[in-house]
Amino acid sequence: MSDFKAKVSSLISDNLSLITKKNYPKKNNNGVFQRWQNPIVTASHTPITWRYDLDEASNPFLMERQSINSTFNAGAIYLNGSYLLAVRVEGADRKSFFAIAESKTGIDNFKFWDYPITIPETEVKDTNIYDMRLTQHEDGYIYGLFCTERKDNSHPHDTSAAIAQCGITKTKDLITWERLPDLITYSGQQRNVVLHPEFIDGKYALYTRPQDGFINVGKGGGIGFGLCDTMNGAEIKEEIIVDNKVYHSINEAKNGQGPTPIKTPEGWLHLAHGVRNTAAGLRYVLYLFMTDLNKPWQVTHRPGGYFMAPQEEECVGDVSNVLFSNGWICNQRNEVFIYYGSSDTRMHVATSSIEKLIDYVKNTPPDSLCSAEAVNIKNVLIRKNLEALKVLGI
Ligand code: M1P
Repeated sequence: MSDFKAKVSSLISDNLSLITKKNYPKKNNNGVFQRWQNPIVTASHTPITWRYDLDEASNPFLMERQSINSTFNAGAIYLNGSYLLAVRVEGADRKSFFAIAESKTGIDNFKFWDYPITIPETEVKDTNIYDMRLTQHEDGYIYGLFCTERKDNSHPHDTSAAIAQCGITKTKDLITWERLPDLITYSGQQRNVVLHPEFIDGKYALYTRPQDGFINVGKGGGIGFGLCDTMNGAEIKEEIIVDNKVYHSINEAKNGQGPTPIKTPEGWLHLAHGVRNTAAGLRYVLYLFMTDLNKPWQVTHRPGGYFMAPQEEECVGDVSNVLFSNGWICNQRNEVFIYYGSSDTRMHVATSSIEKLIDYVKNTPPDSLCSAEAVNIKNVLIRKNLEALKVLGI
């Protein structure tokens, strides 16, 4: 075998052994969800064919000239017996695109399809696209809503001035995608827009995140909600706030709806991210809340604090101290697979069940919003537990 051929074979077999590595639950779990040991999709999981020119004539040194930087913030859907992630893949050039990674187990063996997704463009070209939310809508289409970022030409000399808006695509098979006009709202910018899976009063319903600036939400913010007549030229004339940002809470700086909410007998389960500022920069955590089955814009349960926060290797990456989720799957056994990106670098999974998540949202005390009340709540728990220990004879 030629040296070149041996090197290519070894790249392919290393990639294959990473992709086929079995995943195991982490030792400790908190009763609410189970983290799994290995990240499920990393830059090294991407196919060799995306990164190397495998032609010895044009790449005699087998250089990796088109590196992948990171794979994170994936949308998710369960289709034809497969767990499918629409992964945000970011190249070394900082450009993101979407690619489908498929697994039969939902917790390991995620393999990318041969080609990334080709998203058609509107008349105004996208500079960068990211964070797709997949929604199987009752109209029969799968919608992919994502953030489209473009240069803010009103500040021509500011090279970081950008505008975020919501791009809309629809598909039946995740292979061929039709691009629809970007969402129109009357807020300055939009990110984290998610389509609700059912019609409300015959209209499409969307969760939004109005924001004044590209990074800071400014006077805007909160998880918004609005209705529109069509997705082909979607326009939300009025946004109401479903879940506001709150002083001295996990979402003091900003928040955003995560994946499409899951319908349960007790209400719609929502996963979201909350952001606070610290001396070390922004900290992103995940939290849950529940909304009314018939009025998904009305919160019925809002457990206090975070549901998941970055830990161990999740804390470090391109943008450290970030957990972000825009994809989860509830399978036919009511098992829930929570797909989350850590520190804008890699994808992980945590598993739970509808039963446990409903219990969590209904029975976790709300944020007391001050230290004295936090102690009162703790004291009630401690008194109850001291009695419980006596009953248990421990
Ligand atoms: O870098 C953290 C996250 O920042 C943005 O989210 P948000 O608009 O809610 O602050 C997004 O760029 C997201 O992709 C990223 O993970």
